[in-house]
Amino acid sequence: MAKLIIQIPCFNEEGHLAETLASLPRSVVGFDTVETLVIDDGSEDGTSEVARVAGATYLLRFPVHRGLARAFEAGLDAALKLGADVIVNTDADNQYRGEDVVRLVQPILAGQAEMVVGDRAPHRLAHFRPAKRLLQAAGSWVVRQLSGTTTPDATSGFRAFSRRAALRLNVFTKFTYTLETVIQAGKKHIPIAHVPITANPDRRPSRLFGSLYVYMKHSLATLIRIYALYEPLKVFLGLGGLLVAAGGAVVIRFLVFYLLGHGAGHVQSLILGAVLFIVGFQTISIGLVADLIGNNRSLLEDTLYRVRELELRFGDGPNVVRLAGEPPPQRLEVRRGQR
Ligand SMILES: Nc1nc2c(ncn2[C@@H]2O[C@H](COP(=O)(O)OP(=O)(O)O)[C@@H](O)[C@H]2O)c(=O)[nH]1
Ligand SMILES: [Mg+2]
Repeated sequence: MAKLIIQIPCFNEEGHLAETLASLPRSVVGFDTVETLVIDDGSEDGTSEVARVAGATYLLRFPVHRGLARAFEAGLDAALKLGADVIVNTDADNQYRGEDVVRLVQPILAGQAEMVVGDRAPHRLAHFRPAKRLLQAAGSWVVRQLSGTTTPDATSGFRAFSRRAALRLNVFTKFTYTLETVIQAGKKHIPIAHVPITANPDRRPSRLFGSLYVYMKHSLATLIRIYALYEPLKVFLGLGGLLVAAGGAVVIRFLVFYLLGHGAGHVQSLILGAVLFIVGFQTISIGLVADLIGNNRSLLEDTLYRVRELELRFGDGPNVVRLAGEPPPQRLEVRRGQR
């Protein structure tokens, strides 16, 4: 019994959710059941009602707004508890085509990947503003460098995750789960694939990409956080090394003057050099500490993975409302051979 759950994180999407749900496939080759899970992130409009009327299978509703990354994570968790073997994430604004779901899950069904990203070929998307194209290309580039993957469209929200990948991924940043999950997949050696897909023309202006300034600010902050999170040693060692080198150069300059007997007028150099040295060494120590904390995080993530597995076997069912079809089992039967 293979189950596919398509999750749709929504915030105030009453205008387009029905159209999105209608375009999703009712059956997909390789799966016995295809279900939909709408995550309503504390919308102030009729999103939940639309989900009910338009025939979503499950609704997970946050009483307050918590942001896309939290909605995405909660969706994965609920889908796992609902017994999904594969989870597809798509946008509520009908940006992605329901028919592409079949292609998206293909690499997972074929056992070639655990995570698949739908590639919109963003550099060719005419309806993306040039600034958006440029920023997304830059983001994707950084992500490729950091993750060691070849994902061309790292900001695409159209993705498929195997059960195993969904259990292993953790989202730490608030702003973008898209970049972070690709980096994690790379770092955790979760095999990742990408398939070309077609994006529908924009139905409405992007929410995530509101003003260019805000988007850049958030993206930059996120990339710095991601760098510091996943490559602390590289970041801080590099920065500290530069400071120490600069300090060294200044101090050597002082020593040269001093040895030539002109030391008196150059005490400022000595002070500057000492300050650079101190700040540089401190930065390096921060890197070492961050690296140690990172090791701890790996251990915690491994524990979390095992706890999740236990929770799936012995814990309570998901906190979702069933809108259509048979009620889900309160407790899932023990699933073998998943690890
Ligand atoms: N849960 C949640 N979903 C959001 C939020 N902001 C955007 N979304 C959803 O994320 C998806 C993509 O948003 P969109 O504005 O189309 O951004 P785009 O990727 O730049 O087109 C849509 O399904 C939105 O409903 C949010 O704050 N919370
Ligand atoms: Mg959109």
